[in-house]
Amino acid sequence: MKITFCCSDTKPEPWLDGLSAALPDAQVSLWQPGAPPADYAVVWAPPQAFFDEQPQLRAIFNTGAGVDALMKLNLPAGVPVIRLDDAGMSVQMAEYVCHALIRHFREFDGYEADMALGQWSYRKPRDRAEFPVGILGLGVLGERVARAVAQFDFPVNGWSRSPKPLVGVKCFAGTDQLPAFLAASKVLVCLLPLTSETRDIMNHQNLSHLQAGGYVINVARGGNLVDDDLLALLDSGHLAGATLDVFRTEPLPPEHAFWQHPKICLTPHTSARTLRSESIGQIAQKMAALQRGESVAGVVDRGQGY
Ligand code: NDP
Ligand code: OXD
Repeated sequence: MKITFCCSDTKPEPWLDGLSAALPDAQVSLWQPGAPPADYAVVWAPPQAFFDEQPQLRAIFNTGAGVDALMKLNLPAGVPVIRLDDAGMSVQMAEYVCHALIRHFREFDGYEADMALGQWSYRKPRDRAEFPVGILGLGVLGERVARAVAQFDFPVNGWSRSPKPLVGVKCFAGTDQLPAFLAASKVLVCLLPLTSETRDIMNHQNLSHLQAGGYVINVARGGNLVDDDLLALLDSGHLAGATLDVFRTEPLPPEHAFWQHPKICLTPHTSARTLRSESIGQIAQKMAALQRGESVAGVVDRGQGY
């Protein structure tokens, strides 16, 4: 079996070596224009030319959870696209979101500012019942985050496309229930895939439904958030702040207003990194299962875009 590798954002050698070690019978090579066709592709944001030259693929493995970059391309019909299914990302996402939530709730940013001024000053304890956390997307990552947040006794709401009965989480589903979900939440965490239905979902109208003093944590994709609408609601005081890990343009351009905004905390798309050895292990297991004619988890519904 032949595997071709084309990932725009990583050093290829460790991946090529790792895949060869996990699948000793496979021929693994780095894609270059004009390379011979392969049976399986391992990709992250490849160019269209990659697929134009791959007429015999049996499956496409994405080295991330989100497939929005792939869905923009003209992919070969009928070939399954398989995304990373956790592979060590959900625990990272849970720690990132809990950190951002608790930093805001416990006002650690304020204490850091006090420390810089040499001030020993207490803030009044806040009531966590007044900080209900709403999670947009209750998939592999969203569900893990919901469970982690619930451990700290915050009220937790969740929103998904299909109804999800999760213990300890008040679940809402579908567009009709979105306003009620938002009105029940003060802290909003986005863990939706970027699709035609979820693009711009965190816009002025929807963010205005959040409880006053709301807080936004975007760890999904920059395209889920309308930047100017967030800025307007921060400046009007309806929102108290935001932690943002993902942006419409990455790296975030130096002139972007988010960089200097006092109520925004930024990180460079690092909330849940692809872990190489976990990912190679998962991909290799699934390739072997496909070779045996078995079905695998994490197959993307290309009609829905995730
Ligand atoms: P999943 O596919 O497992 O979960 C997606 C969730 O979103 C599901 O609950 C799904 O609902 C829900 N959803 C999708 N479309 C809609 C809609 N139109 N209305 C309501 N709910 C919807 O994905 P993951 O949890 O694995 O990953 C989520 C996203 O996180 C990725 O797509 C990626 O963009 C982002 N990500 C970001 C990373 C980072 O470092 N910042 C790292 C990894 C991922 P249902 O359950 O009903 O299908
Ligand atoms: C992903 C990501 O989708 O890294 O996995 O953003």
